Amino acid sequence: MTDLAHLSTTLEQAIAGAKDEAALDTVRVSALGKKGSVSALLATLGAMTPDERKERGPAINGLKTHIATLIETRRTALRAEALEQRLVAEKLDVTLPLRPAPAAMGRIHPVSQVIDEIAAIFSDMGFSIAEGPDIETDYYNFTALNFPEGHPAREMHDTFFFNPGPDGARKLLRTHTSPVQIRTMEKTEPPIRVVMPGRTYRNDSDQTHTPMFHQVEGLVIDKSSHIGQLRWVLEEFLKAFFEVESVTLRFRPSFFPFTEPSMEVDVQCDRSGNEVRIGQGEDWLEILGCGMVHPNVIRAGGLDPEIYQGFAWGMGIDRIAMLKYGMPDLRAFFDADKRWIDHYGFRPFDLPTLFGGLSS
Ligand code: 2NM
Repeated sequence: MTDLAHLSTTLEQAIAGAKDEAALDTVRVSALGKKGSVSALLATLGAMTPDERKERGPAINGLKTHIATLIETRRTALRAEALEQRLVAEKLDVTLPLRPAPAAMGRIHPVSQVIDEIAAIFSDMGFSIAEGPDIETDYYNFTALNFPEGHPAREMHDTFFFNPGPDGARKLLRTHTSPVQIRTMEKTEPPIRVVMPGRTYRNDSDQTHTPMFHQVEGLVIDKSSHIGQLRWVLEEFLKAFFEVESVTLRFRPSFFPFTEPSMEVDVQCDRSGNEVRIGQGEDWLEILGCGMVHPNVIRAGGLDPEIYQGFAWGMGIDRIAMLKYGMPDLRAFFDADKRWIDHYGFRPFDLPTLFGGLSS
């Protein structure tokens, strides 16, 4: 029986020494597998005499059961050990403060925020929002808007032209969002009430001008639209935008090819402190241009100026954003400086609404 005792001791040591389940499994196969040492002993039973078998059978089977039990016990212990190690290694301090989610760290650019504010205000007044292409044809940017060929106003716009195409026509970067108004008239049956915010381009760069800037224009076309309504719309917009009780406007005669009459609008303000305050004070600030849409423009939009008339206005988004949020330098808008956007930017979920407060 010493051979069984010896094998048992060897296997017991191997089982105790198995460092993990894989090592333990190797021991199991070496003992109880098809070609294992214990299995080999069991196979010898067949060739024994009944008496031999009577004696050796229970001994070998006892060894098999003993080893199998040891292995299972060791396996349970190894699993518990491995779990304990994982629990220690993967320990998590749930009391640590959370890192802010990306959506909470990002900031919305003031221009985007102001466009959303403008959209909220005009939507509430029954306007829809329209957009058009940044790359325009000479027709939509100038001709349809009543800029005669060779008219000096075309030069005044400091237009960025592309190289001529195969047909010789030069496309351009739109110098105002007015082309969208023509596109809207072409496909909309009046009454029309629409505002179009967007990027515009002029070859001009200094303290107060960037080659790309943002404009919002508005258009109302109906059978009897008039300047009184224009004034109301502008007053309501400016009160809502600057979040003040009242505004006083001053209309000065001006010239634009696409409107007749044309006016520039000043808003009363106070410049005595560090910043400009809208809705009070003794100063005037030029804020937008407007007028009654020229009959030629209505005709270019595919409408009959004998039936329809309307008014339009346009203003710089960057400028009113600077005014409202006290940002002193226009050029910083387009520097992509993270410190600037962290300071002046808006939280992604602070969507401007009229009921929740535009800027609160
Ligand atoms: C301005 C000032 C005055 C204007 C006019 C039109 C159109 F297409 F309807 F004729 N769109 N925008 C307009 C009028 C724009 O910006 C200072």
